[in-house]
Amino acid sequence: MQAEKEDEDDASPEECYARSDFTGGASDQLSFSSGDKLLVHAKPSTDWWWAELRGVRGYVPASYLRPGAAGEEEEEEEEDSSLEDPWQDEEYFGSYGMLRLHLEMLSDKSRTEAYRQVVLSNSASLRNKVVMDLGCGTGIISLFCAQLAQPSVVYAVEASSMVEYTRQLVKQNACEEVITVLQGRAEEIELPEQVDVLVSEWMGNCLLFEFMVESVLLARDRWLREGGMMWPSSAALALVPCQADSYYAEKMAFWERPYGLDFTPLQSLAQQEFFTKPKFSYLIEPSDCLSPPCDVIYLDMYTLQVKDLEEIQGQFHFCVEKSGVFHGFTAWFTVHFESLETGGAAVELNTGPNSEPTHWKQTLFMLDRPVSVYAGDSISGTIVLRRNPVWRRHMTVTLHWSINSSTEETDNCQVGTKSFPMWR
Ligand code: GJV
Repeated sequence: MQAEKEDEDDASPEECYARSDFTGGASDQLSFSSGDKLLVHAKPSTDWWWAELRGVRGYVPASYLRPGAAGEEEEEEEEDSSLEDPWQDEEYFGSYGMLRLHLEMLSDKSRTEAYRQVVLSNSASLRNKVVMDLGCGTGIISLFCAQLAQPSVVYAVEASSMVEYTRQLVKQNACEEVITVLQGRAEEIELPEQVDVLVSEWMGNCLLFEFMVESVLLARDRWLREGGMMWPSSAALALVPCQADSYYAEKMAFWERPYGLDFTPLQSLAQQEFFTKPKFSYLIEPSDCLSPPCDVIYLDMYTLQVKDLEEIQGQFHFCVEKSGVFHGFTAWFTVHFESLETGGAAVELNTGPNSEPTHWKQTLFMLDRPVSVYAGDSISGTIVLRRNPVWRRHMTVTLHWSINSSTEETDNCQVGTKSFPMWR
């Protein structure tokens, strides 16, 4: 590998310490524990460095390391991290100050209609209620509340500059008597009263990416009255082992014989470039699922705590239903909105392959090597969502699996582990 060659001449590798545990996934990634001393030989990209631990070399995620010997450069470290906001709010709220993302979200019929349906089916119970719409964007959910129900007030909270337009939209639609638009981060705004309902559309890719959910939990603890309603009330992350033939062909098999030439030496590079991070915006065909999906993580929006977000674990056990090639796992989420009426029907927003595609689509995690599996085999293991210790909107998803074969002649057990940074 190129980086390995380069570092042979590298006289003074940089000493770094691990801020946190990391489980390397791909064969060329290192695993380490918090406090481990690593030698960084090369920085081929801003996110992934080539480093050494106890004589073994491999790629490590740069954000997991801090420079210098333990304790030695604490002060410099503090200065360093104060330069860059771990929440990247300028960039984050900057992008929500433009229309592109709002257009994407509003054009997503399943998403927007689900929230509309929640308001509609609870319209009687929403009468005279106090509602908070956290991260209201253009104000669509608040407008649904004001037009389809009679809440006493809706506090529409938005931190991006879109809020100026939200105010205009509220006026234009004659809802200013009911909707109070508040500009600022939900963590910092003050309300004159507690709320009966806290509604938000906070879900990101693979459910948690962006970690807007933290803002929702903090607002819940501060502003939701005892016994108040959370919308969504719960969320689940679903996973399925899958085939991804065309994606594999496009990114990996391509190098086997393009134009009659052998380009296979590029395959390890292709693996690093295309399969290290998950593929967002992937739409899986239901027929590519090798088994029925399984809910691996369940979040109760009433009891979930901010500290729980640091590491969330789940387990899976899949029974392969049809023989095929196991290329990876696909994940998506479902959220539920409880009814305000006892016994009332819940509303569900499902972003999986058997529902209408949403703007979230699904997230594909490719294995390094495809594995043939047969009907009757089982695939079991664990998933861990580990929040990035520095970049608070990012996380690493670690999958650990074992395939148990049912047939006599292939009666073996194959295991694998792979960590996927999303994104840092
Ligand atoms: N306070 C106020 N507005 C926020 C906050 C916050 N803490 N976090 C996000 N927003 N489902 N992943 C706003 C953001 O500016 C945008 O308009 C909207 O909430 C995001 C909603 C969709 N993102 C998501």
